[in-house]
Amino acid sequence: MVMISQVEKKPVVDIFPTKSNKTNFTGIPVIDLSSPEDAKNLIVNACQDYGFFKVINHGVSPLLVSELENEAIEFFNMRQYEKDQYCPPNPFGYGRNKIGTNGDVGWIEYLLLTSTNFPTNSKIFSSLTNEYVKEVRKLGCTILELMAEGLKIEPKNVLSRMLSDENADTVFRLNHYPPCLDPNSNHDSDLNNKSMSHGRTSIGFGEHTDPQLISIARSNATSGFQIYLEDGTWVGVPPDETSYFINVDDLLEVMTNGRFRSVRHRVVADSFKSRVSMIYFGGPPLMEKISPLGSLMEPGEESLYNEFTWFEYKSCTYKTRLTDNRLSLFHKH
Ligand code: GA4
Repeated sequence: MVMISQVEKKPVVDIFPTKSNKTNFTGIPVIDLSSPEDAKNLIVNACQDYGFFKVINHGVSPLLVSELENEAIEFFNMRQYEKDQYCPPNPFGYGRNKIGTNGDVGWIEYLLLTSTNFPTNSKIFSSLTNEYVKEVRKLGCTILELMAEGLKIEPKNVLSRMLSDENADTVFRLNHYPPCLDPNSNHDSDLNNKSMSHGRTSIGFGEHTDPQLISIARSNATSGFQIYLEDGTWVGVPPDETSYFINVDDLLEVMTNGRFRSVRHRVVADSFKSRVSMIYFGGPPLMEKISPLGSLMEPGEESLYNEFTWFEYKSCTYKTRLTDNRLSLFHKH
């Protein structure tokens, strides 16, 4: 297997200051899916406290994961002109350094795929992507069912049906964060220490929340993923190749009328090691109407949001900058 390991010496992104005051965060909830009775309550607590958790015993085949990761590495190892032949990401396809279409940049190259443009005619990502997305969607449905059970709302598939629907709006993302030497650093490979000692870090993917319902991420063993806690600090999430990391996204925050937090997160680039991640973004069908679930509302509780369709929210999302608070545009007051 060809490894992506070369250190690129000319970062093209700005070096942004960071305010991170905790090194690797050990408090991330770990949910064992082999114990569903415990899992359902732990998931609800994690979604309320962090909007983020890690799952183990998830049932996704490690072989499938490593095969897809190898294909991704092979793709990103191709020469630049070869990769550039894949359509530019407007918004889907191969992209490098630019994120979205409104001026956001990052130390990253990526493939963005939707169910309609998985490159099945190419040797690369042949049927693997589809197989992988199918498995991870199943995992997403299991998690959303446990969530509904933990929230004590009926029917059990009230959330998961939006992912299993044949018109579910799925996005799949393969990211490669090449190593990025920060000219201001002492080449300390621990990014959290680096940002603490220098107050500067190279941003791979700037801070944002994900607009969909749920995101399911897996990465290689390179650190860099950080989440924003309620107390205003950024914390590094220790990588774990064998587990999945789950984000609560904007739509779940709306549907729970703010009980669950859509987690703000970002990726900082490592000085020496490549980071490769694969993320499934689970969105509902475009015409799905989104509003707080009646069955969750306490008597007299007011809805914080006006009803909107996923299409409306998504269209608005693509007009915003990465860091914008898109949810606030749909707040009632
Ligand atoms: C964040 C979550 C997903 O990666 C994504 C991103 C999308 C893109 O990369 O094209 C967006 C971003 C994401 C939210 C705001 C807009 C759109 C980049 C951007 C600046 C694929 C998605 O669905 O929304």
